[in-house]
Amino acid sequence: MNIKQVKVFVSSPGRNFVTVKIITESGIYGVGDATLNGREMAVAAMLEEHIAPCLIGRNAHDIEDIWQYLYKGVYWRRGPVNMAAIAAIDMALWDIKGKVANLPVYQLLGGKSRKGVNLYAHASGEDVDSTLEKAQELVKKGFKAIRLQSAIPGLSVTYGVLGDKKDYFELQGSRPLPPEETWSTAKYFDMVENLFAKGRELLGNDIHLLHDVHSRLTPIESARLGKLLEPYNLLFLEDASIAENQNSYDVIRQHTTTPLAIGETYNTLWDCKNLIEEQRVDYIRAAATHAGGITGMRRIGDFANVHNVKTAPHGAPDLSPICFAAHMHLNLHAPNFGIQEFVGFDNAGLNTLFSHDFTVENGMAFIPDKPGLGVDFNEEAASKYPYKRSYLPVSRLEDGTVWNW
Ligand code: GCO
Ligand code: MG
Repeated sequence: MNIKQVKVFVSSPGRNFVTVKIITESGIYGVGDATLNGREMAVAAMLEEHIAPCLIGRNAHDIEDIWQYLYKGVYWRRGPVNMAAIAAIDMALWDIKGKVANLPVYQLLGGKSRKGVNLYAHASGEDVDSTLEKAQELVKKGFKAIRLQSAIPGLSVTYGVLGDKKDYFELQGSRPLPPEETWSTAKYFDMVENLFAKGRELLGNDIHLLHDVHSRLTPIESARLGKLLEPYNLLFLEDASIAENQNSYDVIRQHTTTPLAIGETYNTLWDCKNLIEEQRVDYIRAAATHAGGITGMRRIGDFANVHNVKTAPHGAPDLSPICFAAHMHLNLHAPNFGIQEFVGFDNAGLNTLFSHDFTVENGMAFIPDKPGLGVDFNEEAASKYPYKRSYLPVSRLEDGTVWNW
């Protein structure tokens, strides 16, 4: 089962995706997601120039050895570019192993721990009322857990609440450069309590509510927010503060029982070892694409399980259906799976590139029992959507200071 070719694609059906295809001498191939939002070409170069040549002729079955070879063997460990490249290789190799064994990847991990995967959907709006209207529509569709985000009155743009008004590229104009947003903690606090007070009243107690702060608060401000939101019983508060200094989460913990989640930018267990070990968070939100693939995620998930921390993988639109499939297999298996973020795949262009058959019913996702990951990638369709440079926005305080993200 030797590796014959490693192909790398950067395509843009609405937003950029980096996709890897590993082809073996037998003709069986596997696919992986290496998308790193705003830094796509760096990962593509890492794969094409530095990684692919080392893989030709290796046995595709040696997933762990290849992972260690790419992680330990190169001297430069960790880092988002490196780990996204390793992740895609790892996913593609699990896909191949599943196809050879004629089993879905979750079976190779140890089988199912549950019948389906609980999801949380996004309700985002230009104001509190339109956010809550969207939340009600999601409840009607059967979702049992909803993330509420609303624009902040008095600030020009709020991240992640553009709704249907503009698409990602329109926002960046014809000469893409990072858009800039303004942040004010004071203005945010005025909005957020209102959002959850009204939201809980309108949606009742049977719907789980969640919220993402995108790391805009300091630890003591997060502590205040956690306390403020306690009456509304959140499933979790995500990315309240940056945790480069992992001890800083103690400040939040000391003050509030609101459950905490973090991890969508993490690359390895080392980024969250301390947070998990000290039980400073309740959910770890790493993604297969950014944390070393299925192999990397399994390590984080198992370590989290020992410390009563659940998994809640990242599921933003910049993660391709290949990453979502990897999460489905991990989530079906992991004894400590909590919830999966889900924004849906209703972009027609994207669905011509990636064929998948995820189904969603009553707020739960299911996959059919296909060998491997169960997702395919159409090279020809991808060639119709060439790469377009784009950036994530930069956040500044009202006085112009660059702020956290
Ligand atoms: C989420 C995220 C996303 C990210 C985006 C960055 O929870 O879904 O915070 O909105 O910001 O994936 O690339
Ligand atoms: Mg987030």
